[in-house]
Amino acid sequence: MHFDILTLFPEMFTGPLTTSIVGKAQESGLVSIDVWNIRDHALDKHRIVDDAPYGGGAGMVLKVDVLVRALEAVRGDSDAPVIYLSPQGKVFNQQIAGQLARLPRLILLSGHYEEIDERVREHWVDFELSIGDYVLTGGELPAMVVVDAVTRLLPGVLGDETSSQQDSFQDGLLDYPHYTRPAEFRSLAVPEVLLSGHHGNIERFRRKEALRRTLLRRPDLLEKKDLSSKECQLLEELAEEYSAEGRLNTNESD
Ligand code: 9D3
Repeated sequence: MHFDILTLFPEMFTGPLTTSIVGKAQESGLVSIDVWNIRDHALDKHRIVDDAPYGGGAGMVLKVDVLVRALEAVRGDSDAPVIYLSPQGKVFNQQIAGQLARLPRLILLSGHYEEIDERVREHWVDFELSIGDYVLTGGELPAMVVVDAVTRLLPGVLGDETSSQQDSFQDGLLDYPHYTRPAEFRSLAVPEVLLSGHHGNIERFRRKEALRRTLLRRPDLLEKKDLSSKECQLLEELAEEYSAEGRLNTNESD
């Protein structure tokens, strides 16, 4: 898969995209990433990329002529979709990551604490993505988030051990708790079942604890998920645990 990233701050991208799993994926040729400086497409002597908004008001607007020159230079005659990272975009999630991972090429356009001329959005942008409801200084980190989340889904990028299929959001539940040696630390013991070697019980424990975490921390995820009959049964056990706890607490306060 190939990513083209258009930005006013290309130097922001070097560390994250050359390190760790994304760096390895590039080295092994599974993914390639080109970062382009939008300013290289500003042709005036001051290389101006933005201007004051028509109609007045605060803030600056990235110029349509500069952006379109940059986009057309990068896109060439390919039909790769242009994704604009924007606070107004659809909120990025694992499902979108999966859809993007099926494409051969993506062009990501990042702004930096400013808007783009609406004509670019209307005629050159295919999708708009946000990474969540908080205010950043630009679309650079969001572009890196998209590249990271999509890259790790590409065949061959993760080893078998960390198969992306097994992941938290992949099956719609949060992860179960993990432990490693020692079995006891300052009298804090690892749950007995994990030392038992009984794979059926271990599997059941992990499913139940994943459900517990999801129930307590992200009940919204449970509402969206199709639960198996096993999962329904575990969830009923949890509901019983917490209502028993409630009854105990009620007695305490009496
Ligand atoms: C208040 C008017 N604008 C400021 C000139 C709003 C604004 C535009 C651009 C605020 C922040 C930004 C910079 N953010 C992004 O470009 C961005 C973003 C984000 O801030 N949060 C979550 N996802 C994204 S994707 C791109």
